[in-house]
Amino acid sequence: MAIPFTPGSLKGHQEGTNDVYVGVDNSDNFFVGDAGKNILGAAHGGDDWFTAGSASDYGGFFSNTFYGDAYLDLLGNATGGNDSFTVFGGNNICYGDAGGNISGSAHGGDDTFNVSTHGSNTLFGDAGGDISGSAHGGNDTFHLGSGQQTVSGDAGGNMSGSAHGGNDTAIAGGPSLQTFYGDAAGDMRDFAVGGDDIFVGYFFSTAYGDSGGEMSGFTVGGNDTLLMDRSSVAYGDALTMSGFAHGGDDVLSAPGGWEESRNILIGDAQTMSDFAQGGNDTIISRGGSDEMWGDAQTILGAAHGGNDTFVFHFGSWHDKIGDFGQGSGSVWGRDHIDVSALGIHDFSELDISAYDPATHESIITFSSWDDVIVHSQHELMPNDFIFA
Ligand SMILES: [Ca+2]
Ligand SMILES: [Ca+2]
Ligand SMILES: [Ca+2]
Ligand SMILES: [Ca+2]
Repeated sequence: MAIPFTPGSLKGHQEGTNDVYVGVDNSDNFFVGDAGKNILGAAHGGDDWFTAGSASDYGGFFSNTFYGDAYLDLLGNATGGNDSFTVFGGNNICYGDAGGNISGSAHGGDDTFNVSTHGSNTLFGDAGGDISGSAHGGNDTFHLGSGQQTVSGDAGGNMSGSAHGGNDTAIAGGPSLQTFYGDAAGDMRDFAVGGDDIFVGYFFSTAYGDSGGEMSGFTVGGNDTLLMDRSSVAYGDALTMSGFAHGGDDVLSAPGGWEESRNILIGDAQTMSDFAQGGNDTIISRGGSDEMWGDAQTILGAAHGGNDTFVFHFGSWHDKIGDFGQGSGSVWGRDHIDVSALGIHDFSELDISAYDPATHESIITFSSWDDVIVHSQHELMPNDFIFA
């Protein structure tokens, strides 16, 4: 049974209709796609189109607040629709599926967000709150303009139970201050699993492949790709990892930038503790002077890093690897430095300074402006490298 919009809840086998909502120019607009309360039972949200009114003030005194499906929660076996949001100007908040939580076996829809504004935008791929139970986030796409954007691929809060994040993609289109959470802006707990997300950033961005907070319990990070631009920070999985959390196999790089633009690229988390296990990450140096960590800046307890690969090209400037693992039970795993793109065929072609046992550092010089300081357990050996 098709319901255009209900101020109450959609329930049973009710289905929301596919509606078009267009905001009034230079006004605050507030639209809810399907249900003023919850969507529950086996009900479905419709596939709705939301377009903001334009704001002639350009900086944004006006705000648009859009809820793709439910103002509150998605529960039971509810499904969110595949909604589309287009906003320009002003300050905007868009919830792909639910303003509140998604629980039970509910599924978020696959939503699309198009943002072109110099205002500030807060975008939630699925839920403004938490995702729990065996609920799934949808596979969402974010086309971001310039301005200040905060994007949560799935949950604005936490993910717990055996919740799954969707595979989300966010691409920045202009100078910006972006914060991207691939799955949960908050914590991931219990058996929550992160999706495989892609973020392509611009200046001054911060990205977390899975959780902006702590991954604990038996959580598993997705295999994320984080391509930063310059003066950015990227964490392949979370800010911190504890319990038996397992990091995903992520790819991190900062293709833009020059010598003075500094990036921090961390394969798993700032801090790993307890029995946390890092993933096998690939950290690629491009423009900018990068501080590269395969696992974590701090490893405590029985936590272990993964087997990571650090990749270098010409034009990679002055970089540093903070945690180069050389196997034999190292907490940093068995890592490699890939110099194949530099056309280096064997160890004798490498210009490596004497290893300083006090600082645990040596410097590899690739050209007069490309070098990397490597912090390792012992001196670098031929089997630490991947050659052309
Ligand atoms: Ca999602
Ligand atoms: Ca992820
Ligand atoms: Ca990782
Ligand atoms: Ca490692």
